[in-house]
Amino acid sequence: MTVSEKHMANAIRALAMDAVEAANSGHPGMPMGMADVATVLFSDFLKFDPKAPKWADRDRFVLSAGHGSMLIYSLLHLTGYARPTLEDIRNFRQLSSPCAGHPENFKLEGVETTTGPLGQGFATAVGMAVAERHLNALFGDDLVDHKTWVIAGDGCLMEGINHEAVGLAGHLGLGRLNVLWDDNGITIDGKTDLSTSEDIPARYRASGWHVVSCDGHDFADIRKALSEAEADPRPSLVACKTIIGYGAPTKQGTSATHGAPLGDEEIAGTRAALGWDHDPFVIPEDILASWRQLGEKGAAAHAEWDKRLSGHAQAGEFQRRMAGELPDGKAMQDYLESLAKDPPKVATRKASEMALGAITEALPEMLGGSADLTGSNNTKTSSTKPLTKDDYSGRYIYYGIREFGMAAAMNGMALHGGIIPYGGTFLVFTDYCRGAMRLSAIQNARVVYVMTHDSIGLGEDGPTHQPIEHVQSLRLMPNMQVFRPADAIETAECWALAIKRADGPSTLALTRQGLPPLRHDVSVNLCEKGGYRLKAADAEKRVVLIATGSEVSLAMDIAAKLEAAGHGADVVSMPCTELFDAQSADYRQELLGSDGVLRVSIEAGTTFGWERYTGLDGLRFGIDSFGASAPIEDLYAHFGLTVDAITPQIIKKIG
Ligand SMILES: Cc1ncc(C[n+]2csc(CCOP(=O)(O)OP(=O)(O)O)c2C)c(N)n1
Ligand SMILES: [Mg+2]
Repeated sequence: MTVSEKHMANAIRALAMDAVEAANSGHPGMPMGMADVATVLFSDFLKFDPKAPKWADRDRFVLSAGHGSMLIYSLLHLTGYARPTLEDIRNFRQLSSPCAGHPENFKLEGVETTTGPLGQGFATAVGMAVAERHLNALFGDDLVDHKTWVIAGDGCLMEGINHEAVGLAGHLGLGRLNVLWDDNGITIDGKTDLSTSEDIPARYRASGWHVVSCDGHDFADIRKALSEAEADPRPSLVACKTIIGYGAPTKQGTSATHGAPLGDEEIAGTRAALGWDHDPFVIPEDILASWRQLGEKGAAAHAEWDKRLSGHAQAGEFQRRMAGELPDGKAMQDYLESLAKDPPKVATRKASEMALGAITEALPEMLGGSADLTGSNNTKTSSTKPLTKDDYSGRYIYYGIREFGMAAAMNGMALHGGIIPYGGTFLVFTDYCRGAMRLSAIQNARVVYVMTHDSIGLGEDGPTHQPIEHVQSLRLMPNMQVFRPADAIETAECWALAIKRADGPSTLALTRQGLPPLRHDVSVNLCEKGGYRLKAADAEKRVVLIATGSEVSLAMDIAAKLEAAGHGADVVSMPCTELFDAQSADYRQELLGSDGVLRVSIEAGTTFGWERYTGLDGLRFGIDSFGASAPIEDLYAHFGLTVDAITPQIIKKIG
């Protein structure tokens, strides 16, 4: 190659500083510091084909330090991906451009995962590395044989989730996961010694990782370290000693380059220091040609893979799974019909386990787990043997007490493709998972959160364990579908909807306590509309009771009492408000009743937001304080969620 690697790396530096300058915002320091490392990674290590960004056996590259987005945009452009174009890069951070402030997986095909919340890209990559090993165990080296590469900053390593991700990756022996740490000793506030004195390599080694370091501006040394990382059977941390903002004459090595434009004068000085005398956004032909040549290298490996796939006995199944298509079959309907014959009185967490029994048997792509609450979340089935370091073909992960790490890893599996991940913990600990749940939603990732112990109904464990605001707050999250089923049949229907949903996450809020069966007919999935009439008024309709989950049976009992007093009452079961909101105005209006009919909501959680359905004139029954530690019956009585407490208030209101 006639063009030196230094010049190739400088093309990244120039694009980064010029794009940030044009946008008048962004982060030049990280891409300028890691340009040399990235050049080596993309030259000699990363397996990729810019003409086929979604090629199933590509290496996965995760820019966990998402603020350094100009690094990945530069690399994608330079190596020949269709997008971003140079024009896209000129419009960095503008509405018209896919080059958003932080990399978004839904805006550019070459971006494997949305990053920006520090630490999560890393933890997501752990899930991708699990997915690779799992699919390799099922489909063999011919179809699945790739690595996961991560660029992470000091911040990604400092975040709490890093501990979870590193622990999980070490335990599962994910040797194909290689993390390149931008060891620049700088964060926003200044030098890292302001806030940390941790021996990071020691921590990683103690967790079963291989650690190697290199001078991140010495190409030979970087190459040596990456080779070592690649060869080592353990997950690897490569500490790349770099200078943030490398090349900026007065600002390099300081936090001044982290997240602000360098300014005209500094940019001119950088051009001089780097020997880069080209105008902004101009990449000399020979340098671009060298990058493009490098981008073409993966085509041969891709072509060989295509050949192997075309003759492969499992080709159809592999492609189905990677496309996220569900197999044909009526396992769920058979299961529903068996339920309808003799509907059981069970907790919905138990009903979920029963549904999962049928689902995991029919869908080999389901890969479950729990954050150390397997017996409580009821997430394990006879089809899901453990996935371990010694047997990656397993379909159940013992995540340990790592809720956030579990959620992020599930995102990684879903984004990798070929897997539909589900995982459980107590609903109250969605607070711990929340950052990753939000990224599931942003990224349209099919992840199913199995969240049990969904209210004061869990009883004696008390207020720290009793969700109050959780169900409602998850409903607030765009693109998160929250299901709170009322009995075993609704639970099965909600599971079916969660799995069918290819473009986003679902949360199932499930009870600890047993619930009576309410449904008997399974000919139509009534949960599909989000809310439906479970019982129609006998007497003239005066009231519509709207309830979810465990409170639907309470609503049925209240309705019976109202009817006995001559007041007609509908009961609406509302397992999923998001789906209900998507129905036609006519449907919603017809279901919730018109003027003169009192609307009443009942949910054992915050009443906040239920005015949306009841109107300000309606009644809302719930809990607007923290719960308490007591047996379940005492709690429902204490919080006024009983037939005797609620019925008189309704009768008084309708006069
Ligand atoms: C969870 C989270 N907290 C805070 C931030 C804001 N933030 C962005 S970059 C950064 C500093 C990161 O330091 P480092 O990873 O060392 O990046 P460098 O300055 O070296 O580029 C912070 C605090 C964030 N993006 N995510
Ligand atoms: Mg740093």
